[in-house]
Amino acid sequence: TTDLKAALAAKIPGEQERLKKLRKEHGSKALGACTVEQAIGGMRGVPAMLWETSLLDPEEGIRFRGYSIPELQDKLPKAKEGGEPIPEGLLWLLMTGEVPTSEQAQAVTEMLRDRSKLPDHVLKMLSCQHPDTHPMTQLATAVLALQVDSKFAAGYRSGIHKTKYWEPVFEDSIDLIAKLPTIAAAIYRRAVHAGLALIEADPKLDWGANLAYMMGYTDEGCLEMMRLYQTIHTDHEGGNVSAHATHLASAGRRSLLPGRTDASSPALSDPYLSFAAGMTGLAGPLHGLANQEVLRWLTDVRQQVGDNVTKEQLSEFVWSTLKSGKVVPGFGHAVLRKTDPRYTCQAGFAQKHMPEYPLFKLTALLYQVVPDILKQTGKVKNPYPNVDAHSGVLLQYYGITEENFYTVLFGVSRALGVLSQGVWSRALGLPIERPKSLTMAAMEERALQL
Ligand code: NMX
Ligand code: MLT
Repeated sequence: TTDLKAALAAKIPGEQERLKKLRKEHGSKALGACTVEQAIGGMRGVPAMLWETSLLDPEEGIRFRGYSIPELQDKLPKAKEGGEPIPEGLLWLLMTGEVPTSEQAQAVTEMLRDRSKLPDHVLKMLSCQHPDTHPMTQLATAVLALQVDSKFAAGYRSGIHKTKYWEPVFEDSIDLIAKLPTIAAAIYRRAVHAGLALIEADPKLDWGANLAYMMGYTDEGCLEMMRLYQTIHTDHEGGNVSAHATHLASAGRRSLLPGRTDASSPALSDPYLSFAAGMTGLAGPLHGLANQEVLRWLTDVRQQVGDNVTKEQLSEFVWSTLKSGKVVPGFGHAVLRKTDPRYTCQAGFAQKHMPEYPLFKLTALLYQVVPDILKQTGKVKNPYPNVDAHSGVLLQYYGITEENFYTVLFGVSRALGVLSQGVWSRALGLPIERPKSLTMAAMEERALQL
C-alpha cells in the first residue's frame, strides 16, 4: 500500500502483542538502577522510558528504526539521483519501521501537500506578534493556535474508545507536520525577514524542499541541504528535552480525574499541545537553541580574530569563553561520547558543496582545537561536537543568515520523530508518566538504609 495510515494500522496489532508479552514475561526485571547521583543529576542514563522510533548509542550515535545516517542516505528515496534523502521517506520509516519505496514516499509528499494550508487566523495571529518575539516563541504560539482543529481533542470530547486514540492522533500529527513548513516560512518572511510577502508552496516540490522554497530560496544546493537538514534532526531517542517534553504532555491512557473529559488536561494532551511543550524545551540554549548560539559565537570569533585565524588564536578564544563561565556551544552531549554522526554528515555535505567556504574551514579548525581544551577541563564528559556545531555553516552558505531562526528549522524536523512516537504511544496504550520524586531528607533516609 502507499497509504501510510493503512500501513501503520497493519503493524499495530503485532506490536501490541509484543508489548503485552514483554510485560508479562519480563515485567518484574530491572533494566537498571537509579543512584542518588542520577536522581540529582537529571536522571542521566536511567533507562525508564519506551521509545520505538530511534535509539542512541553513546559511541556510534543515532539509529532511526535501526538505520544509521549513512545507511539512510543510501536507502531512503531521493528527489534526485545521487541526492539527499527526502524527509517524507524517513517519516514513513519512523511510523512503520519499514524503508519505503519511492511511491510510498511520494504518497506521503502528496498527503502532506494536501494539508499544508494554514488557517487565516494563524497568519493573523503571527502578524500581530511583537517584532522582537523570538521565532521559537512564535512557532510554539502558532502550533497552539492550530489546536482548535485538533481531531483528537474533538474525538475525546465525543467519547471515542481508547483503542481508537491513535487514529485522530495520527490525523493531527500529519496535519501538523504538513503545516509546519508553512508556519516556519511565514515566521521567516514576516518577522525575521522584515515583512516580506508570503510565497505559496510549489506543487512540484517535496515537503523539505518546499520549506526552503517558501522561505524564498530556490538554489538546488539549498533544497538538497534542507532535505538533509530536515532528515537528520527528526529524532534522538526519547530522553532529550524536546522529545521527553512532548511525550510527557501527551502520555496517558485515560483522563486524569474521574469523569473528566477535557483532553487538554495535563496528560493525554493532543499532538498540538504536546508538540508545543516540546518546542518550548527545544528553545533553550543548551538544547536546540545551541545552533543559534554557535553562530553567534562563530561571529564573535571572526570579529575578534578575523577569518585567517590560527589554532593558537582559536585556543585563546575558547579558553576565554570557558573562563568567563560560559559553555562552548555545539560541543558536548548528555549521552554521546564521540563526535555526533549528524555533525559528520553535515561536514560531509559541506566538503562536497562548499569546500572553500571560510566558515566551513573555521568550523573544521575548531574540531581540531576544542576537544583537547574541553578534555583539559577534566569535567566535560564529551568534548566532541554535536549536531548544532555544523548546521549554521550550511544555512549561512545558502544565504539563510538570520541565526535566531535556526532553531525553528530544527523544530520542524523534530516533529517527524516525536509525533511518530506519539502515534505509537497511543497505539500501545502507554499510561501517563509519573516518576517518583524525593525530598533531600527522603534521599538521605533511604541512602542510610542501603
Ligand atoms: N563547554 C563548556 N562546559 C561544558 C560543555 C561545553 N561545551 N559541555 C559540558 N560542559 C560542562 C558542564 O556545564 C558541566 O559543568 P559543571 O559541572 O560546572 O556544571 C560539566 O561540563 C559536566 O557536564 P556533562 O556531563 O559533560 O554534560 P551534560 O550532560 O550536563 O550537558 C550539554 C550536556 C549538551 C548540555 C553540554 O555539553 C553543553 O552545555 N554543551 C553546550 C551547549 C550545546 O551545544 N547544546 C546542544 C546539545 C545538542 N542539542 O541539540 O540539544
Ligand atoms: C537532540 O537532538 O535532541 C540533542 O542532541 C539532545 C539530546 O539528545 O539530548
